[in-house]
Amino acid sequence: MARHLVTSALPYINGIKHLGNMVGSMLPADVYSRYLRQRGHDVLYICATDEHGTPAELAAAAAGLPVAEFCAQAHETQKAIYDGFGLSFDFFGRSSSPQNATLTQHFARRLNEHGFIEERAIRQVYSPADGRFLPDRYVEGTCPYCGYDKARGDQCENCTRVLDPTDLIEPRSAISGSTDLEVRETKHLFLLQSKLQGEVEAWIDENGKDWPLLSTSIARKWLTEGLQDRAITRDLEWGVPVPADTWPDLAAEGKVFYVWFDAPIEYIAATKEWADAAPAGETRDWKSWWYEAEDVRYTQFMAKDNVPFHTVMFPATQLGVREPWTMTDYVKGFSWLTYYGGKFSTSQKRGIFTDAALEVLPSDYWRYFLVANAPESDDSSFTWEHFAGTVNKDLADTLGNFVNRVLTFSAKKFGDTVPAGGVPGEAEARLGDEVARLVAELETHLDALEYRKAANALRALWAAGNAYLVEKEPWKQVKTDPEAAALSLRTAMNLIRVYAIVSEPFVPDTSATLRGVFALPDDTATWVTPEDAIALDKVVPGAGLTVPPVLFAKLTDDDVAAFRERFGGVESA
Ligand code: B3M
Ligand code: ZN
Repeated sequence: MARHLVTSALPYINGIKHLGNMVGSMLPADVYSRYLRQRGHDVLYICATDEHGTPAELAAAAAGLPVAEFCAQAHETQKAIYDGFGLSFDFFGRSSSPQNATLTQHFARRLNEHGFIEERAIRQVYSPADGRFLPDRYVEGTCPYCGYDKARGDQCENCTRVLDPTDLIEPRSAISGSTDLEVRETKHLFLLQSKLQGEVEAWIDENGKDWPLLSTSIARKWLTEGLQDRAITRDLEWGVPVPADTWPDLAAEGKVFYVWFDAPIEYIAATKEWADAAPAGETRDWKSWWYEAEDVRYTQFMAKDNVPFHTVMFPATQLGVREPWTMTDYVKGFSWLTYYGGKFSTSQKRGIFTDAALEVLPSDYWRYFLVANAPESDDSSFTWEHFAGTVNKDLADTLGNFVNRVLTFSAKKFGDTVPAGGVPGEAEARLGDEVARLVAELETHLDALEYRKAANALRALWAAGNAYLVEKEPWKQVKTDPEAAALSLRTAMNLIRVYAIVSEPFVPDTSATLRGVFALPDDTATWVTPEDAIALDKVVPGAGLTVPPVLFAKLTDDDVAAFRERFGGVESA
């Protein structure tokens, strides 16, 4: 048994996430956490909403709410959706927590003590009309490169060039629209990442050896370009305040830390939130996961745009504090899920958002499809046609139909207990070997975080049941040799038990239904051992049996047409 710390990138608070966000971080982390727990490991799966920064302020303003209130509501909204998806977080925290403020300030002080933070005066846009300095994103104007007239001060959305607010032609305040802007001098904290370049490189050389190429190639690209010193403070109302004991001037000006400085620290802080939320009588030792935690294996999940922050910037911070905080052992990055080859877009109402997904179908349909088509090395495209085809073939036909056929037929012929009789023969031995081989394959792929391959192995396991039924034809056997039919059905029921167990990381609700078919004690059902798989004898004659309702409904052409209509965007792809 090992200790596994698992985190998925913290979903930003400003809006409901789409299926691309789900498959690129939280869902694979959940599949892995569930699997590790079933294998008997000690797992802590932590996530949180990422609540600071300008997008939060802007979203709150758009909603007409004070930012703290907006974030509190949006956190609950997201949490309910993730519950709906069956995400088994040990804790889902908030980066605006007091725990995070304390830890973020601690990290900043330590970095400062070790000479990695410097106060620098910079020239920044000030808006007298708004009475404040404007963060880069709050300055809008015309892009000097492409002429786009709604370019933001940090980046032009149209040509993607990174900008400085002073580059913009005819700049204006995004808050008030005022064009009366001045450039004034103000102080900010800079993290001297350039001083940590060598250490980060050495750390990647050592730790990144077995990471997927997607993660290491992004890290290397950043390191090759050279780590720049970065401003880690902002002029915002909402954020972790710069501590007055260390930087009185900046604190007096109300500076807060940059959202990407405090967000990764929230992985640690959320673990403290988890500990602080322990029910009476239970002790939770957050520090044993994060500090001098040599026995902990830490795996992170995220989409590729977040990889630089997790492989380079946050490691630089962790190395710079000169304290033994747990650093990531493995970074699983994902490419993009597209919608008919195009981007998911909130403004154009294209694609599927997580709340709407759960309105139209139960979460297992989504979980299975997304994991089986995870954008691991390349982007993958969502289409309703592909989705319906996968649901109908894999879930409804291969798994659902098998379960239903076996159980209804057995109930009809043999009543509501597992039928007795028959002696396992060559077909059962072959099946047992096949199941053992496929379970081992599934384990290999899940251990290696290869989701598409893992889903293939699971699908092959489901298909093995159908092949066995076709071979044995219990509906014919029953007419001439009821004992032989009983054996076939009982063996098929043992397969259902195996499916209940090994399908759980993918389709937990369905697994719960399948576990409910047999009155089995929970402890026989954590994971499938090779002996179990080969023998296929845990479901014993005479055991009680309940036939569940149809597991998965087939999606019709009309359903697909209605989904395309509702979710739109197909024509622009
Ligand atoms: N909130 C990702 C995003 O919303 C960002 C992740 C933070 S992980 C520490 O794109
Ligand atoms: Zn531009």
